[in-house]
Amino acid sequence: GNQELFDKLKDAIVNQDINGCPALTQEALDAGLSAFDIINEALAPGMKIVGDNFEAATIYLPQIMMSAKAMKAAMEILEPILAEEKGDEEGVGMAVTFVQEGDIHDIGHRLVTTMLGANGFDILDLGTDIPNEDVVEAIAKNKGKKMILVGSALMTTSMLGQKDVVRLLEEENLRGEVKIMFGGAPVTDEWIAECGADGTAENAAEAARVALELM
Ligand code: HCB
Repeated sequence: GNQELFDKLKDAIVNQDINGCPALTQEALDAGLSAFDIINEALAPGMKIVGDNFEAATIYLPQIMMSAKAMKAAMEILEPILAEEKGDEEGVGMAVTFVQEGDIHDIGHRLVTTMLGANGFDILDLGTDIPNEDVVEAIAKNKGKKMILVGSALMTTSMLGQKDVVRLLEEENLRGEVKIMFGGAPVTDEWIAECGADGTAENAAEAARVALELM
């Protein structure tokens, strides 16, 4: 059944199965499962287990990198499908997505970006390791558009930059131009309040929901 396929795919991520992961993803699609469910029920929970295993020191960096590669291989199949599904909801707005300077963790960022696109947002993906000045410039360039800034940080160090980007936007009189959602494993509600951002989310599906609410 479906759960069995999801579990196999989750295991493929956890067991660093770089070839099996895209193959199982295709199998799940062929079985009629949606790209959305494949991400939320299998791939993302698989990466969560990988993160927990790393924290428990049962695996090390090379294994994480292989799991990340397996994840990427699956996402290369799913991203075009999600991009195609987009477009039925018009005028949702623009989502400017990025990962803070000093931070190259891109798995969660890509998931969130993909999910926002699938929910009708026009995407401007700035990428990873992005200086705050570049973020502010992107917002300034798109001034007047309905916009949400969607930032990720996976490290307690890079997360500090989120507060600075809000302050920079205030200094440039751009804060009122844009809603702001920050996320990533270390981000808490308290941190969002301290930054003066508008919201956060635990996962990519919730991120799309929160972003739609904020617009
Ligand atoms: Co990396 N790493 N890492 N890492 N890494 C972390 C993040 C640690 C927490 C692991 C640890 O030590 N406990 C740690 C950071 C510690 C800290 O806080 N200071 C850490 C470190 C230290 C490092 C290095 C310095 C190497 C090292 O350990 N010595 C190095 C730093 C590189 C750099 O950025 N400069 C490094 C490298 C790597 C890789 C390359 C091996 C690999 C990244 C591969 C890649 O992204 N292409 C990696 C990974 C995979 C992790 C862990 C294991 C998993 C991260 C991940 O992909 N999670 C992570 C451990 C952990 O997080 N518990 C570990 C899965 C995704 C799906 O979850 O949280 O990113 P997510 O995103 C979610 C969610 O947060 C939300 O939705 C997403 C989808 O569900 N969300 C948003 C995300 N963004 C949002 C934005 C919004 O507005 C709203 C919601």
